[in-house]
Amino acid sequence: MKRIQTIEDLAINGARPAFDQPLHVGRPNIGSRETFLNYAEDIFDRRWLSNNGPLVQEFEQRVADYHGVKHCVAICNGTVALEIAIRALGLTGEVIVPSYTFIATAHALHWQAITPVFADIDERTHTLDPAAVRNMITPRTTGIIGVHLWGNSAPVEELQAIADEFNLKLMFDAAHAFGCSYKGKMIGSFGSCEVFSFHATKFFNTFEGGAVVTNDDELAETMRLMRNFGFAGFDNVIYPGTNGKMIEIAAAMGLVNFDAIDDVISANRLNYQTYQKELSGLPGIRLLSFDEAERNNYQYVVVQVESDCPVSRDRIVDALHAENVLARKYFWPGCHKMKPYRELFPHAGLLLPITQKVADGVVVMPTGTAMDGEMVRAVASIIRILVGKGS
Ligand code: T4K
Repeated sequence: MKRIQTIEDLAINGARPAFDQPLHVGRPNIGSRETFLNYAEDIFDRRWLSNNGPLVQEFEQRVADYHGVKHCVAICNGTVALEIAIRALGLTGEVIVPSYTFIATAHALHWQAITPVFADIDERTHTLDPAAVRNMITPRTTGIIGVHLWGNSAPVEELQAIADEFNLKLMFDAAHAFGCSYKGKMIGSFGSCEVFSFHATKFFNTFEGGAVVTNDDELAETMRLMRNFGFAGFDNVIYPGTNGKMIEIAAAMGLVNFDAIDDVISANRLNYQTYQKELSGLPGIRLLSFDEAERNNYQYVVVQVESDCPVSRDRIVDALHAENVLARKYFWPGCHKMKPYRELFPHAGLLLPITQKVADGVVVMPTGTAMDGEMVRAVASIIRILVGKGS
């Protein structure tokens, strides 16, 4: 790792990169290898690899207990979990979602032949703005999907009030919010159901994986049926289901990672605080904050480059990439500007001013257990030099 002290030290000015190896956003957090390998041996000994195996059942119980919710239905990934939840809830027609989210939120609706209607967000939290949601309701609207982006809770009470008033279903994409709380209550039991992603890059991973959590017995039962082709016992299919099953080796990874949760949160929190300290006072550079009264996983360190920053967001990203720091412009340019939805709603941007502003300004920084304080300070120094404040 090379120290960056002056503008001449930057790789965009011809110097050697600060890091020899790329620093990634979303480097997987991995618990005890030894425990994982023991689980793998057990799986081989049992010869039970998939289809609601014992580790999947144990994993589901742990996820449900951890989030204080009655049911966890483990699924092969977060996107299929969203699709299953959307279908099990009987959503049709139009469903209101933020555009400022990972594309899977919109795709999961599109794949169920439902039109995602994009509503604007709150600049402070990057989650749905209830007033904007209200404006997008039409006679075809059947539901709302709030996204707890970056682990920040969506405005659950306001969205529930709107859903109740207009007789809409409400669910949450909680892909980023494993281990997070809202008003002291763990994410997982808001709305009709909530969906986690356990993708490799997430705070908590099962290689690939996801889950729907709910307190609704009937909904949980329907989703269990749906994820296994609609089988209700041998030779009896009662629903045109899909294959959304989680496999045993994925559940083993989840069980191992449960034991590492506290360590990962500590590492993430320390990195976040270091970024906060190192980037404080820079003109036009703002770190998205977390409510310290809540439980947070600090998985995403989100820098917002404002209009008074002397350097553009793209210039910062280019400079970081040149140093081998692969910071990301999540979730630029917004779902509404991606081809499938641009064609559907050519003028959506007119109703999404905050989404556009936020998407044009965000840089997500590398963090996680693969980073230490020294690395974070070196990354931050690149930004400080770029904006002309410091060494
Ligand atoms: N809803 C929301 C709000 C989501 O954010 C997501 C997923 C979903 C729903 C859907 O859940 P899943 O179906 O994925 O379970 C990544 C992830 O693929 C995606 O899961 C995640 N959101 C999204 C935020 O990030 P990309 O396109 O950025 O992935 P990629 O391949 O560029 O990887 C990101 C970085 O991580 C790279 O710098 C490389 C590094 N990486 C990646 C993997 C897979 C590693 O270091 N090791 C690895 O094993 O989407």
